[in-house]
Amino acid sequence: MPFVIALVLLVIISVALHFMSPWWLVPLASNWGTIDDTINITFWVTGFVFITLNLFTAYAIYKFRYNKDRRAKYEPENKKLEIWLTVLTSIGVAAMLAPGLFVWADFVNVPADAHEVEVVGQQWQWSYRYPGADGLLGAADGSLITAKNPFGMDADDPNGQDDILVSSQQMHLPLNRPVKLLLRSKDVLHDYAVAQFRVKMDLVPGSVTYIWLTPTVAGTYDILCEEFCGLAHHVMRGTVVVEDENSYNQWLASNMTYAQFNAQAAGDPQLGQAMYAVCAACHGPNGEGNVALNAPRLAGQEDWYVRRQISYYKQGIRGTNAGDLYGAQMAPMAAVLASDAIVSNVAAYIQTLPDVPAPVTVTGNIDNGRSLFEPTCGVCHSESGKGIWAVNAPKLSGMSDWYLVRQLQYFKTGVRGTHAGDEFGHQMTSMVQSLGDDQAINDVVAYINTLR
Ligand code: HEC
Ligand code: HEC
Ligand SMILES: [Cu+2]
Repeated sequence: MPFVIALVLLVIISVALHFMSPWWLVPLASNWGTIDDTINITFWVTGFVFITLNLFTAYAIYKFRYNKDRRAKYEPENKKLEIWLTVLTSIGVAAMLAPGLFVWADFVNVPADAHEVEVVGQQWQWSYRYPGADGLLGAADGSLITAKNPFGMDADDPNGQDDILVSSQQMHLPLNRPVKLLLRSKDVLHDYAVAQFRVKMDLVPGSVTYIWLTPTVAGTYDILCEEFCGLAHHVMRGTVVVEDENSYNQWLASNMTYAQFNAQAAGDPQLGQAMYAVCAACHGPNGEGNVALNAPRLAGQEDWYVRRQISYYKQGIRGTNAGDLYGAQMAPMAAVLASDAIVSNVAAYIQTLPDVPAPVTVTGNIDNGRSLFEPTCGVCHSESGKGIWAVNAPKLSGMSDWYLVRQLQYFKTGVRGTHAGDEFGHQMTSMVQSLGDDQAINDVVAYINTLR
């Protein structure tokens, strides 16, 4: 009897939880209502089977419970019943699978009027490429990717010159126009998924996969990577803005084409030297850093990272948090560098400064520091701490150790990395959680000090 009650309760509670669950599908924002239909059909079929089978079992246990006056009849076969069960099961399975085939036929047949947009995945961020006025994307290849050609564009393909390169995590799509998303990965398997669109697809290194959809509701939706792609998989998040054609075109025009990207003059260290005089007051004439003024060592740092930080300070992404006393001193200095060209010049000059490791000022338990560094930090900043451009992680080894300690505390307390525009700092706020307390921070920096 208790078993019968348990079974009946199981059915009632499961069905109740199903309807009470807050984790239901998010509102649909694309043409793929048919995916919802197939999910619902599967729910109804499996729900029906779940309820009837369990209640039937409960009934049978109750009805045929032990009775010393009753004997079980041995009946190994019942043709009629077997035919019925086979037919009903087949109908049930067909009802679940057949609609999916129709949806799949739609899924693989891209409408002829769909426009193309490329989505590029990498550890751990998204970027996007839109065809220019010619409507054609130029050739690109993973083997051509360098710091100066992050999309791996084929410079000889005329179709690529007007391609629009978007190296932020946010993409835009026009409302009510079918779009074919071409999916490309730079490194490992990723998966492009927007819950509101209902369709998703893996990005496979070495090939181009695709999905198509028509966005039907304006709004901003999260893009999630739904393929476990390494240590920081969970921070691989972008957004897609669905908007009317006018706003979309305005946004498109605000981005740089491949030709414009290439025309950006490489920084000129000689011009940069004159500008650097301002910086020298705090960071030192050789960019060696000055602990008394709280200004870290710059010499030896990667130039893409230096440019990014200056641009963060200029945009208020860094240096504006109420707790960021030292960033607040730096921010007005970044503002002195009026244009991107000037920033590039200064960064180029910093590259020419002698690469002499900063003095050691932080001590700690080096063994503990190593065990903290190697499995986590080393994945992005490299085992030797020299930084890895491909995952956007700067050089740590030989840099001002007291400054590293402070930045780790900043990431930990949200002083740095929490601004909505801080796509890369955001990764660190998550990673630094592996450092339990201030002692762990000192230990890991003490270990970094040994990597010079
Ligand atoms: C008034 C002193 C001061 C001047 C002048 C100054 N800085 Fe800074 N800078 C700082 C301080 C302090 C920090 C550290 C902020 C922190 O601890 O968060 C910093 C940080 C930086 C960083 C970030 C380094 C990193 O590893 O993330 C860069 C890049 C930088 N400065 C470049 C420059 C350049 C280029 C100039 C010249 C245009 C300049 N600074 C002028 C005080 C200054
Ligand atoms: C998932 C990759 C990743 C991991 C793992 C990671 N970092 Fe970072 N780290 C970054 C990125 C990206 C930045 C640059 C942030 C920016 O551009 O603002 C960064 C920045 C930093 C900075 C600031 C450097 C400066 O010059 O201002 C420090 C310090 C740092 N990381 C230390 C660590 C330590 C210690 C660990 C291990 C506990 C670690 N990181 C783990 C990606 C990572
Ligand atoms: Cu991913």
